Amino acid sequence: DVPWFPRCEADLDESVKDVWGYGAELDADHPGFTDEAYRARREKFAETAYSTRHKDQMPRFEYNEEETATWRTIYTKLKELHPTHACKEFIAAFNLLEARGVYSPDTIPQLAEVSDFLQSSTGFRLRIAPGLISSRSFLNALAFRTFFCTSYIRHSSTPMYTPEPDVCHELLGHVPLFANLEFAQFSQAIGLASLGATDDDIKKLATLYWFTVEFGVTREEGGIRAYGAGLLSSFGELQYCTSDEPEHRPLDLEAAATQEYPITSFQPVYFVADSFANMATALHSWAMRLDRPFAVTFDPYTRRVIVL
Ligand code: H2B
Ligand code: FE
Repeated sequence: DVPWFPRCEADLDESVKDVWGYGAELDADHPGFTDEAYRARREKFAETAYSTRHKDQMPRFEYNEEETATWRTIYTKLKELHPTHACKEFIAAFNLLEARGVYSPDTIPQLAEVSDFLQSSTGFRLRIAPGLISSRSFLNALAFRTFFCTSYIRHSSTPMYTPEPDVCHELLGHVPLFANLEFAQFSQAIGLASLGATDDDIKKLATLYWFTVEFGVTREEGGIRAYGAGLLSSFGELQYCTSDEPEHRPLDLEAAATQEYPITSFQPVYFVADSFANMATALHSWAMRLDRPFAVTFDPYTRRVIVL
């Protein structure tokens, strides 16, 4: 009884519906809970995500002044920390995004343009997510070098805080590194390992994703530097993760896949990676030990998954 999994990109139309939460049902403790206009905006963004299929062109989003101001605040504050806190691969990709005119503090980038940029760098693409997608569906998409990306922005009352992924977390945290070949390879390898995986193995892969893609750090000459999107999109945790306060352990995939973690506070433990190239290689051998009666490979010509 292998769980269903997508074999081609059009199958990801199913994954979009596999959400844990979105706009209309904001929790009582969400900063936008009592703001009717914000809830209506979120509803609209969610509808666009649901109605856009693989075969469709990526729609353009119109952001209002309030939303653009929130983007500008976050962009400017986070960028200040890049030289001292972000890894060199992230900075290089971020600079390229700015040089190509895709990123600027003055406008929220169109996901269509960001997706085109990634496609020409590593073959990664964006698909619009209505909100938090289930771990299985979210990881499955990475097998196709596809990243489920939210397009709405957090509530303007709390520019430096969001309880869920939003366009700032995605674009200022995740996107730049998907333009890095080794990082793209590592991310896709997690995705391929998740296709048809048991629930236990999905939990391990999601935990590994947490300690690498979301909260990973690396060591450079100047000290600890962040590459995880959860760190790069958080002004507070980005400073904390590179300080002496938390524990820094060398990255071991099995240890990182089984480590417990808090989701509402800063991490007490970070795993330090040596290089993205080594991570991708190590992941391939580690994933072989997962409990799956078949192997999969991605055919880049048809962008389909082949089951062996
Ligand atoms: N969904 C969306 N839309 N963005 C994410 O960053 C995300 C997700 N992360 N679903 C996933 C879950 C991650 O926390 C792991 C794989 O569970
Ligand atoms: Fe994320």
